[in-house]
Order: sequence, then structure tokens, then C-alpha cells
Amino acid sequence: MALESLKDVVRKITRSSTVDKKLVEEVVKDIQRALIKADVNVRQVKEISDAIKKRALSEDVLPTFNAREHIIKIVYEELMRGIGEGLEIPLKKSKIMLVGLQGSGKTTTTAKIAKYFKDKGLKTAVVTADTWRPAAYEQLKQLAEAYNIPFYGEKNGKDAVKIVENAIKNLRDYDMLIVDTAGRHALEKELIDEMVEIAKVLQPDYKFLVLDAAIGQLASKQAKAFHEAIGIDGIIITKFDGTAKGGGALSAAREIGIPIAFIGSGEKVEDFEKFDPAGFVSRLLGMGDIKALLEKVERVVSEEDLDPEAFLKGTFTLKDVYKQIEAMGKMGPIKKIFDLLPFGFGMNIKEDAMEMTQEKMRKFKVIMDSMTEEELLNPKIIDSSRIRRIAIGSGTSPQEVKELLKYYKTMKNLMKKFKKKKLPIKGLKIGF
Ligand SMILES: Nc1nc2c(ncn2[C@@H]2O[C@H](COP(=O)(O)OP(=O)(O)OP(=O)(O)O)[C@@H](O)[C@H]2O)c(=O)[nH]1
Ligand SMILES: [Mg+2]
Repeated sequence: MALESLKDVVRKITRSSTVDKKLVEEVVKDIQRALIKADVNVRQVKEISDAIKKRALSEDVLPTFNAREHIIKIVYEELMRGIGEGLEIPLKKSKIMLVGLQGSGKTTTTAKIAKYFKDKGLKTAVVTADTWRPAAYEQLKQLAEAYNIPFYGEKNGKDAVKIVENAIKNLRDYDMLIVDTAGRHALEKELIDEMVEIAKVLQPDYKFLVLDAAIGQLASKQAKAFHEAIGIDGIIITKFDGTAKGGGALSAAREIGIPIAFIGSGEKVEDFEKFDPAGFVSRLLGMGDIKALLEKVERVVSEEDLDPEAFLKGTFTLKDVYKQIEAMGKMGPIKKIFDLLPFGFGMNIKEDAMEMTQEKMRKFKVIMDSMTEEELLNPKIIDSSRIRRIAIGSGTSPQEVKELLKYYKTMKNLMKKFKKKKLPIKGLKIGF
């Protein structure tokens, strides 16, 4: 696909013998070509490439960077700015409604989303409100059954709104309902009216527009039309695997200012991921090449952002543990950080409470990603049944979840001691 050639741009920069205006101009041209080929909207291509050029030629190189890294960093940052946002969906009771053109991938995506949230431990069910296509009922039923996902539909039902009403009554106990609707070709009036009615009855927390990446620049017109008709909360781009035009859907989302929630990249239910802009751009640029560089960027940022007092104030929750772990990823082991504090007050901290391998940091984060907001803010409520759910959702074991909770308690106690001692921390350039 066309966006793949962005990797060559990074390679070109790292391999060039000199970094000068000529290289910057070449790089900007290559990026323009790659984006245009990928069907990114021309105005956005111009914005991105102008910004890269201007910054690369005018900004001072940061002390920790060399000239090549400096340019790659700018390319990365401007692509990030151009690509728009992802959407964070909290793990709590919600309803999702999918809309989109015929054949865009709604039914497949309904099953994909259901599996995604089921894997995170939510009680999830799917509903078909497509009464137009005869096979729609069977298609979703089969997909759902293959993954043991409860399904609601009315085989010969004609009234999609009524079906949704019945589904809500029948599936009251579920955390997450995902409703598939009929494909709307060129936005016919009848189908639009039906879509609006379904939304009224369902009151979805999220209305997602499913966009086939292959439609390229047409994505923008479609997205606008759907957005005007019912108000879209997020975009799901499908078939990213089979096209060179995926930039069209990406730039449509950016243009109307709607976040991208998920990306589908294959026919299988597993071929689906949450849209993570940083990961996405890193991959486009060939993460292997720029990983170390990005870490360096983060280090520079985190050293400026540290505020030890804010960290020691307030209640200590799992959210703080999450931040801590992120900070550790950037700054090194927590022991080193504590070593910098005026500690020698007989405070005895076991070394192993501080030890944390990269692997464990990663695992703890995955576990916390599977927790609900409530659990993160109030870890006391995490009982054994929640532990089991979290372990399943995060693909870890109850033992590992307990280990995280133990780590949390150790840290919390430490913070308490810290506060009692009223340590003179002002002016210290460390913390979280
Ligand atoms: N390669 C690929 N194929 C996909 C993806 N998502 C869906 N498909 C395929 O696209 C075709 C249409 O998918 P559906 O899920 O039936 O689309 P739909 O929007 O429900 O279609 P209608 O109900 O007719 O409007 C199927 O053959 C799917 O297997 C994807 O991410 N990648
Ligand atoms: Mg369908």
C-alpha cells in the first residue's frame, strides 16, 4: 500500500550522508507523493508537508538529537498531528450502533467489536436490525455463535425499530450491546429515516460509521452525509489490508473531526484492533528505526513535566501506578528515582518491591487496561470474581493480577509514610 513507502522516507533520512536543504526538500516531496497516492486529501497533504518543511528548516536541533533524528522526529510529529485522534472507550455498560454503506463491513465488524469487548471481560451481545438483506440474520448469528457471543434477531421480522426495542428488553443484563443495521446505499431517504428511528429507540452511547478503506477520497463525502443525518461518534475503517487508498478514510475522519475507533484489516474476526495513532504512525514509519529516537523524545519531555508534590498529594490509586509505570519506562527503575529523594530517615524499602522488569511493566499495564474506571480509582472493590474477570480479559492469570494489587499496596503504604514524614521535596527535579 502507498503509505508503506513512508518507511523508505525514514530510511532515506537515516542513510543520507549530508543533512541539508536538498534532503529536506526531497523528503517532503516523497512524503507528499506517498500521501497523495494513499488518497489523503490534498489540502491535508499540503498542510502536513508544509509544516514538516518549515520546521525542519527553521527549528533548532535539540541537544540530545542529531540532525537526522531531528528531521525524523518532525516527520513523526506532523504525521501524528495530521492523522487525528483515537477513541478511548471505557469498559462499562454501553450500547453501540453501527451504520454505513452497503458492503462496508458492518456485520463482520459487529462480531469483531463483540469479541474485542468480550475478551476484555464485558458481558457482550449482538443484535441484527438489518431487515433488508435476507441473509443478514444468518450471517451475524453464525459469526456470533462461532465465538459464543449471544445473538438477538427476528428471523422474518420486518420492523427494525421494533426488533431493537425487543432486543433491549431481552438483553437488559448485558454490559455491551452491539447493533448491526442495514447497509445504506447512497443514503436513501427510507433507510435514513429508519436509522434515525433506531438511534432514538436504542439511545446508543456510540454511533460508529463503518467505512471501507477502499473507497478512498469518497470517504469524506460519505462521512459528512452520515454525520449530518445522525451524528457520528467514531469511525471504524475496514479492509485496511486490501487497499492502497486507506489514507482517504483516515483523512475523512480528520476533516470532520471525528475520532477513529478501530481498524479492521482482514475477514477474520481476529483481524481487528483499537486505533492507536502513535502506534499506527510508528508502524508506518517502521518502528524499528525510530523506537529509540522516540524514547529519547519522551525522556526530554518527562524530565520537564515532573512534579513530585502533585504526586505525593491526594489519594494513591491504580491510575497512579499506571502513571508510575509509564514514568519508569521513560526514566528507569523506580529505585533509582527514590534514591534521589532525601531518604535516609530509617525508611526501609525492600529492593524487590522496587524491582520491575520490562516484561512485568508491560503485563501490569495490560492488566490495568482490562480494569474498569471504577476499579482503577478504587482498587478496594477488586474481589476474587473481579480478579478472575480481569485475568481473562487481559490474557493473564489471577496470580498476576494479585501480584499487581500487592505492588499497588506496597506503593500505597510507601506513599503514606512519605506523607507523614513531610519530606523536604521542594525544588527536587524528580517525581512522576
Ligand atoms: N479483507 C477484508 N475484508 C473484510 C473486512 N471487513 C469485512 N470484510 C469483508 O467484506 C465483505 C462485506 O462484509 P459485511 O460485514 O457483510 O458488510 P456489511 O456492511 O454488513 O454489508 P451489508 O449488510 O450488505 O451492507 C465480507 O466479505 C467480509 O468478509 C476487512 O477488514 N478486511
Ligand atoms: Mg451486513
